[in-house]
Amino acid sequence: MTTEQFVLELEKIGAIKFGSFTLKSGLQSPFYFDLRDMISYPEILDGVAELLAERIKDMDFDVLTGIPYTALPIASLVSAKLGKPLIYMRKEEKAYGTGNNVIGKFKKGDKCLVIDDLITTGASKIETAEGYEKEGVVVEDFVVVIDRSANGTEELAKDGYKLHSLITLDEIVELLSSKNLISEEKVKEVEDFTKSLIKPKIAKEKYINPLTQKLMDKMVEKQSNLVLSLDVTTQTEFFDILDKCGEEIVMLKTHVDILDDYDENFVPKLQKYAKQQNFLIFEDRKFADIGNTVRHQFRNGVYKINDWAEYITVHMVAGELILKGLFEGIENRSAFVLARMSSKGNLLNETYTRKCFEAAKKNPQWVAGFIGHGKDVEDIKRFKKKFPGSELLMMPGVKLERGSDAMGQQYITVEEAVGGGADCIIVGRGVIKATDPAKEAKIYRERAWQAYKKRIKK
Ligand code: S5P
Repeated sequence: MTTEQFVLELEKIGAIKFGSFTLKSGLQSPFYFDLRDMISYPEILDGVAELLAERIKDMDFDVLTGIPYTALPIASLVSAKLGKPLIYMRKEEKAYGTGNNVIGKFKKGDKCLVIDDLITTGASKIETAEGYEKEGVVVEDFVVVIDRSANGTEELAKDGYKLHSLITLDEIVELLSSKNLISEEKVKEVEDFTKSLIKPKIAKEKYINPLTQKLMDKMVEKQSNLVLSLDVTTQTEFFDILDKCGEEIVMLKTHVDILDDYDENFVPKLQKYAKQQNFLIFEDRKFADIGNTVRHQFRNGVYKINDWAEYITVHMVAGELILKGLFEGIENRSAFVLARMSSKGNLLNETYTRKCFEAAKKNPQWVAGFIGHGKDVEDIKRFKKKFPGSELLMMPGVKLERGSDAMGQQYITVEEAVGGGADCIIVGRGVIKATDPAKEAKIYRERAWQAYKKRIKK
């Protein structure tokens, strides 16, 4: 089967249609491609597998994959034709950190060629590549059956990937129009439509959140990127540890609601310490409800967190308007959005993380940074590379040695965290449970600051 015959077959079975279609995004498109039903036509499926095999046979790869569902049966045929092993990624991605997302045999460092049916913007391809990279599989090339994108090649190239395609939208239009299968007007409509999809290039975000700046300034002033998580349950313990460690830290993280003896003296006393020992205050409340509820949780109630914590943590699970609920109408308050968590089996996956970035990009005035974690330096680097602006990466789950606790907490080392991209490390039990918290806080501070200086020098 030639490429031309293949396209004509697709047109015959209704896999490519020209008309007027409403896309998921609400946009009206003059064409519609859907290759899912190709599996019901074995000769067409075999034909396309043959064409793809021919196209990729001289490329350098160890394993190949197809993105489920549509491209997986295609890829398995190509795999058989070329004698190259197949792997694939679960569609229902396992939660971050649990591993075993790839089915099939591969070695760390194997190069995987990724086959897909279509490319529209390239975003999902990049997500796929990152999924594989997290499992130790290297992705460099994508081969799609139809490139229907306006600038997919450029989009993938930005992240270092190469796009190959069997056939492009323009070629399909040209072919069908030469056979009088579509009208001149349609050809023009398609052209206009694809042009309209190319977004104007926006200059990299210059905006820097004032509280991001404030924390960065404080880090430099204090020569520390250590955030102490003072998770104790009595005020005596709290201020006792603070006495010993306050000088070492850039910021104090509280869970005010775990204090058994919270009273009206707590906040004024904390503020006095913050002033004397020169640290910032961050309440790790992890707001997660609807806008109206979080607004009250932040501003009212017993703790009136807004009165004393400049930084808070926010889950994006309820949608980005939570930020409006929290911060609208008030100033000098900002969130660290939980984009990844350190706990084993947590449900924050790549898509969720990306949504957190999108929300932050839209609301830069309210997001100072992200809470995140990673399994190693490379993983953290990949994560941080995607930050939309100049947000800081705050990393909990950090100790002097790797390890875990009995309730799912996972620790990486100070050097891994900061080397990968953490701007601040958040340390709780590593310091507060030490026999000598003052000495331990010094050690964490020195190691984290050394690692930070080393990283930013590069
Ligand atoms: O993913 C996360 C996010 C946070 S904010 N994992 C975390 O551990 N945290 C918080 O960091 C957690 O609530 C705790 O207060 C601190 C880590 O404490 P440690 O004793 O395990 O160092």
